[in-house]
Parts: sequence; C-alpha cells; structure tokens
Amino acid sequence: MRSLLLAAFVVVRAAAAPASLVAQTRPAAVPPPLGVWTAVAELPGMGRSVDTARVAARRRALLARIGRGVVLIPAAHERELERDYVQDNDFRQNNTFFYFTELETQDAWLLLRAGDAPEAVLFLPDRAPAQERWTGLRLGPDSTAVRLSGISRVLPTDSLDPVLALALARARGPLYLPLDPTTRDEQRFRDIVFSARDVRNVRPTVDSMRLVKDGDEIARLRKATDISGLGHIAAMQAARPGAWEYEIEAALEAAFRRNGADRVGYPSIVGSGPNTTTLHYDVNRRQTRDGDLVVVDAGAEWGQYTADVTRTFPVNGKFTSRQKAIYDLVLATQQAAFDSTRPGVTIAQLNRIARDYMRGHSGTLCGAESCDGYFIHGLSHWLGMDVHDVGDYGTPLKPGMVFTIEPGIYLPAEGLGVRIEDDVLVTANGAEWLSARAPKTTVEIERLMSSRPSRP
Ligand SMILES: [Mn+2]
Repeated sequence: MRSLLLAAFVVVRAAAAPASLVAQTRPAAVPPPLGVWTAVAELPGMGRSVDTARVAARRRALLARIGRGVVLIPAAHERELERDYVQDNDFRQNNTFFYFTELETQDAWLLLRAGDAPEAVLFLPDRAPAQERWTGLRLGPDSTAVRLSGISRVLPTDSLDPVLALALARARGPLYLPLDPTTRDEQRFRDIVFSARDVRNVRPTVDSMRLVKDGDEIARLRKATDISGLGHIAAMQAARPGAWEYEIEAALEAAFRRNGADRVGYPSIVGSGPNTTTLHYDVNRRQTRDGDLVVVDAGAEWGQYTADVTRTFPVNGKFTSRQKAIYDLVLATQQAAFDSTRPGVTIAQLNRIARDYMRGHSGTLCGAESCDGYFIHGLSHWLGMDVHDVGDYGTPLKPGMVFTIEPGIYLPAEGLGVRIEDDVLVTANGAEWLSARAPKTTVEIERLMSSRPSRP
C-alpha cells in the first residue's frame, strides 16, 4: 500500500506549461477546510518556522560566489519502507536543499539565478487531497508556501522545464547542480543537462559555505548538543553492573526523544568492556560486568543538525585507578587541543598538538610504547547537518566553524578503551565547548553516578 503514496516525479516534460502558469503563484487547487490553515502553516518545519532572512542571505551568498549562471537544487523524496529500511520516519530533507530553504517538504526544487536581477523560484508539487489522507497536509504551490518560505515566486513542479529554460537563456552562464553520486536525482539531472551546454557541480561552493555556520545553524547545533548531553546523563544513570548495553542505549535514546530530538545523528555506540576498544561498535548486545568501562558515542539530531558526543564511564560508578589514569590522560589531551583552538589554526596542527601532548605525558602508562600508539583514529572532524560534515580539512579555522575533538586510547589486551568527544565552536578569540552539559571529569561522573537510583 505504501508504494501508492510515492508520487511519480515528473521533471522533464516535452510540453511547456502556459506562460500564465509560469508567471504567477496559484492558490491551492482545493482550498483546505476552515481550521486547517494553521496546521498547514506548521508544515515545512514540522512545527518549526523557517528563518527566512537567514536562508535568503545564504541564497544571496551562493549567487554572489558563482557570479553568473543558474543553480538548481532538488529536495529529497519520501523513503521507501521496503527498499530503504526506514528506521525513524519516511523523510529527511536533502542537506543542500535544506540549507537554502529550511523546508522539510518532499519532491520540491529550488532554482536560483545569478546576475544583475537575481531570482529564486521554489517549485512544489500540486497538492493532492486524496493522498493527503495518507501523508497528512503537504505544502503546495500557493500563497501559504510564499509566506512560509519567504520566496515570492512559488510554482508547480510541472512548470520547472520552461522556467529553467528561460532562466538559462537570461543568465547566459553555466547550470550548477548538486552532483552527488548518492542522489536519486542523478538520472533526472542527466535529462536536464540537455538544456544547458555548461553543467557544473555546485557542491564544492555550497560545502565551503556550510563550513562556517551562521547564527541559526549554531542555535540548532546548541539544541542538538544540549539534548545529547541529557541523553548521556541518562545513560550514566541507567548503568549498573549486569545491565545490557541495549538497556543503556534505550535510556540514552529515550532522553533524546523525550527532549525533542528528531532522530539519532548516527547509530548509537554503547560498548562495554572489550567492546570499548572497537571504534564503531553499535551492536549493543553485550551484558556489562562489574568493573567494565562503557563507551557511549551518540548524538541527537535536531532541526537537521546533529551533535556527536562521546562519554566513557565505569558501569559500577567508580573508576579503578588504572581506568582513571588512562581517562585523565585522554581528557588532558582533549583540553590541550581545545586550548590551542583559535582562528587561523588548522585541524592538522591540532592533531599534532594532541599527539605530542599524549606522547609527552604517557610515561609508562601504555607499556613500552607511548599511549599515542593506541590513539588510532583522527582527532577531529567537521560537524553540522552531516555528522562528518562537508568541507575541506585544510581550511584554517574561522569563527563559526564547528568540529569535534575526540582523542582516545584503546588497549584491546586489557579490554580497556577510553574516548572523550566534544563539539567545539570556533569563536573570535578561541573556542567554546558546545557539548559541555554531560559531566566529563572523573569526579563529576562519579558524583552523578553515585546519586543514581539503585534500580533504574
Ligand atoms: Mn565523532
């Protein structure tokens, strides 16, 4: 039955729409009954409004960068239960489309034309009342969409072809598309290419813009990191020797959802004992034992932006002296990298600083080798709409960039792994911890865990 809901997506039509269709926005084909307008008004962000000024500024910035030409960006489509193994819900917006619209609407297209009189056109499928009995209300090409999106020209998707052709003729420049091998629009792009001689990829430009977050993006990341902190606190409170890893995961993700997370940013890692040394362990099926450490690497997604936070704690609430020594070295390494974070520094430099610090302070903690030899992954990655966010890693830090600092030490022979990961915002003079909500020192963690209920 669900496949009936998948609207056939028609992009390239041989027949051009009448000019009158192209030039004006239309009211909804079927006016919704009284009282429904309010619900429609909350559609694009599922109750969250679009920061119309910010998205308009992003669109202007993109057009200023490309100078001349036309940009065409598709929205995502509903996922298929049978093919995509959907685990949260049927739809997550394409990041590039979201960046320039903040709309969570399916099957849409955004057209931008650079030049002396730049323009933005949003294409939306016509509303289909019979389908909306299944899907709920959808945004259609009407005045509601104009008001909510802040884009004054909203047209039905079946007028895309003639409008695109006209825009290309006026722009006398390249056609920019987000050429992403994973997108389902690849074939449609190939069909569109006929209309333009010069097709280029807009992703490198967009990705470099996404590297520096604006105020609205930072607000979303703050929300995601705050919720994540609450999840990590709940995980610590749910831990007790004998608990199954999935019980701790359940407490973590319950707190995510209870606090409004849309979904997890990536599969939650809850690894205990020997599993603490497997970097991307996400099976979460082992029963914990007294004396185990637990590594929880999990981030909530809110408003399309995700956190990425790791905490390591003793399942019984008390670090052994050995665990504490390793933990404190990882924590101090993280702090050393943070203390060097400021505009102009590169990720590669921070990585070197962290490794030098760990090597210099390991002593005999990791045996004959420095603990640096057991820090087997990178220190940092960009963070945003993707957990490993887009952007060139050679770019020197600038205010507004957000990235992780996540040193770790993994000693498989002892079944002992420690990773501490936080999300950091680069400021004018240095940096700010975004994910400071979850306790991090051994003292703070032990204090929190000593006050947890004996049976969660
Ligand atoms: Mn990470």
